[in-house]
Amino acid sequence: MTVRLTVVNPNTTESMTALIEAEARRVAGPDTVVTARTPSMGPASIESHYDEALAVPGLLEVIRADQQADAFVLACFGDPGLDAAREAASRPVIGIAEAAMKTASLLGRSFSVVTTMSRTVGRARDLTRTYGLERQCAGVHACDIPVLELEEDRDRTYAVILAFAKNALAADGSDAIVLGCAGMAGLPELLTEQLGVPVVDGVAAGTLLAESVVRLGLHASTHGELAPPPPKAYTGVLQGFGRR
Ligand code: 5HY
Repeated sequence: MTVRLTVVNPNTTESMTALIEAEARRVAGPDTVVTARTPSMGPASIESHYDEALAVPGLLEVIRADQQADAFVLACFGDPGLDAAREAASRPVIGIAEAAMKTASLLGRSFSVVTTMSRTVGRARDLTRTYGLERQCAGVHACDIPVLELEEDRDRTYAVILAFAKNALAADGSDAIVLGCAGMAGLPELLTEQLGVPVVDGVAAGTLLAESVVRLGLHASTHGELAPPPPKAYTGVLQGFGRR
């Protein structure tokens, strides 16, 4: 059975989409076709509530235009517009923050998140509450490397994340690490080896979770809260979003 996954990078930086696609394809099964997409509109990176809010129309446009995918992966650690995407898709949509946190919660008593900018720590904390994992999230730590700098000097990025992860494990007494940005995809294996604890990247975890629910023959719930949105008039630049 062929599984078709669309991995959406909610920011508009193509090089980051390429990094995300490479990691998703690396972990996906042999019969899984992974396509990564970059929205036609939105922020170059998502590092604030403002960025996150304005990333949502672009990712919804990608999902609404895609009638091929069996499931979607939302490759941004803020899980921006996840519920709206689920309403629009009527197919499974996996957010990488939820995927990484829930996977880490299966592997240890508690986990620490190592994310990018300090100002996104609150958002990560909100998500632990949304996903019912606030008790298992022992801490959220920001390395303050801007999202788009993560791919510029990979060795420096790796060294900084390794140092922050070590400090987080010691400070929080946790026994697993969650990487708090899609731009950190591809780093877990070496980090796991060097830290001796599981290090979870949401792009990889999200891809395999999306693949799993499709292979299990499970469909997104389209009743109740996540039912398709009622058609209505939208105006201005969002005019096209009102039609089904
Ligand atoms: C991400 N921003 O995964 C988030 C990370 C963050 O553009 N892709 C982004 O800092 O919230």
